[in-house]
Amino acid sequence: MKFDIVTIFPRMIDAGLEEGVVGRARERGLLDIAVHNLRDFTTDRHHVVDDVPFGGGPGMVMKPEPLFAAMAAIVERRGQPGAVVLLTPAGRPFSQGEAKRFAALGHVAVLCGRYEGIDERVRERWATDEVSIGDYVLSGGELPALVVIDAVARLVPGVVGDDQSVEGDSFERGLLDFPHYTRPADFAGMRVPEVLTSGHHGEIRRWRRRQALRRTFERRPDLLETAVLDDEERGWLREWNATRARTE
Ligand code: 4HQ
Repeated sequence: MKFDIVTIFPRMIDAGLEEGVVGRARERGLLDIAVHNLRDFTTDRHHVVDDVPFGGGPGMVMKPEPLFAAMAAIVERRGQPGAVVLLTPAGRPFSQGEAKRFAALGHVAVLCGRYEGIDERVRERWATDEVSIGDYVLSGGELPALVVIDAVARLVPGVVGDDQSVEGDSFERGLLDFPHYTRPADFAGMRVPEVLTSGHHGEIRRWRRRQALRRTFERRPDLLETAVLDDEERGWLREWNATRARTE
């Protein structure tokens, strides 16, 4: 999987991609990630990447020329990406589904804006996707870019050691995760649920499904609209809804 990131803060991107499973996958050659410093694509003495907005108003706008030059260089040196992603609060909400779609493309470029945003003509010419990581305002697209790259990278076969771990991930199942415990079984009187130390693997699986469903029911009922449930799970939901109805 190939990624190209365009930013005025390359060290911020480097730092976020050196550690953990993504860092190791790069070393192993599973991920080819190139970080491009936008200032390298300026032609003026002071490497200026921003300018005042036409029409007036506060803040600065990212100039189109360096971004056009950076994208042309990426296509030339690295090939045409399957998607050019622009990070913006005005984008489609990022999701596990979007991450899967990008992973399937094999080559994704990501443009990180700063200031008030980037010149609209960059979006028109280059962006294939506009993505938001949530309804809050950040000071730049670098952190969202790291979020998107991390979520996509861990879907690349081999990046996460155990495929089972990816398949078991919260949003892969459409439900929140179940609670996790490790040793000691008794920590200052806080005991691990007995079923987990019982060795009854069928009962453990059942307990975890029930816990995952319970948490989703309580914290993210919106996810239940699309979650795939078996008969037993639908039964539990019916009980919990009935209890709620009786106590309201
Ligand atoms: N940005 N999800 C970049 C965001 C954002 C978000 C604010 C993007 C500033 C220049 N991006 N501009 N939320 O807050 O993707």
